[in-house]
Amino acid sequence: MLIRHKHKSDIPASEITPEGVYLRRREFMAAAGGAALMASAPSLAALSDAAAEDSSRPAWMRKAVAARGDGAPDATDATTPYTDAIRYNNFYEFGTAKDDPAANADSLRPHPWTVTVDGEVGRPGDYALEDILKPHPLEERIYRFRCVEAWSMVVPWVGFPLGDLLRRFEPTSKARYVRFETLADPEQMPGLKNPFTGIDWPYTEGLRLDEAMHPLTLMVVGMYGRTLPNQNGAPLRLMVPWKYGFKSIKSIVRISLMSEQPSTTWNDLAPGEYGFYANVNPAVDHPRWSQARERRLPTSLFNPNWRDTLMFNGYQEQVAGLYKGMDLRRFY
Ligand SMILES: Nc1nc2c(c(=O)[nH]1)N[C@H]1C(S)=C(S)[C@@H](COP(=O)(O)O)O[C@H]1N2
Ligand SMILES: [Mo]
Repeated sequence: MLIRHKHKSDIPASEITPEGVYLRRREFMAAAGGAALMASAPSLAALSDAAAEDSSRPAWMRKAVAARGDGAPDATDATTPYTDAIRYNNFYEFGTAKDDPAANADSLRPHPWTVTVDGEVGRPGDYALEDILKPHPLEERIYRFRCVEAWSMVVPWVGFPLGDLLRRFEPTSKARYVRFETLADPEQMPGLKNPFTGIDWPYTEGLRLDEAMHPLTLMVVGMYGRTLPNQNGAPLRLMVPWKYGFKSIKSIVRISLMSEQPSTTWNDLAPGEYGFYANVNPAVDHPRWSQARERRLPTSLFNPNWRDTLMFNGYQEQVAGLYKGMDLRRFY
């Protein structure tokens, strides 16, 4: 992962952060007054120029967004505009440039989709996406999202707690980690033919079981009140808001419960640069750049929009307990 902008600016973020086009939870609830008014809510009107067809906002998705969550914290920051979140991506299966996924991910076919569940579970099997999703009430969570490359966004995701899904598969007493795997189909993913990434496909990621069970950890099926665009990891991705973005693996086709720590793509590729834990930590720099600050999207040449990075990306109160007694410099 390369970083392109290294110079800093002292322009206060308050002067340069645009108004989120997406209304925040309380404003939204006040404006919408419930699910019935969703269609005329101002947030949707503001989004209508963003190339969305109605099929990306099916009734079940609108219902989920209107229902909202279980009290998990919203980010207090302005939401990143939808157009930035779908045009500035990391998804190396579709190319390594930030605009490659938006340009190339049309070839991904997210339906039908099957997720294989295996390893230390009582109920392994190949599950159709519909069966994965069926019992779970969806909710919207607005999370800060921090890439290890020192840029960040604030995104309203739609999903459900990963822990609720894992419990259905009945992890055995030996299960201590979860491993995730992305689809690796060169017919659908032109980036797999690029020999220069060094990545040993499929892209894989992993969490300790207690991290996976943490209520902030989401399985995501949508964003901005819509189904996931291909470039953002359709039809099913992970979102772990206190960890660097590379942990939040996209287009998941396999979930394995493991007794041992699984190997993971970026950790394999450059273990000195990308740890297994990858908790956002402004005090532990990447060997090639500082992690103390981040560029909040959207940015521009004149307005790089630097701000301080928060410990655990601002979720310290909720997650610090997971790492009690651990040396976070060693387990980065
Ligand atoms: N399969 C897969 N998942 C992936 C990646 C990838 O290249 N392949 N990139 C990761 C990185 S580095 C980041 S920052 C986020 C970006 O998510 P976004 O494009 O939805 O913002 O996806 C993560 N998940
Ligand atoms: Mo990233």
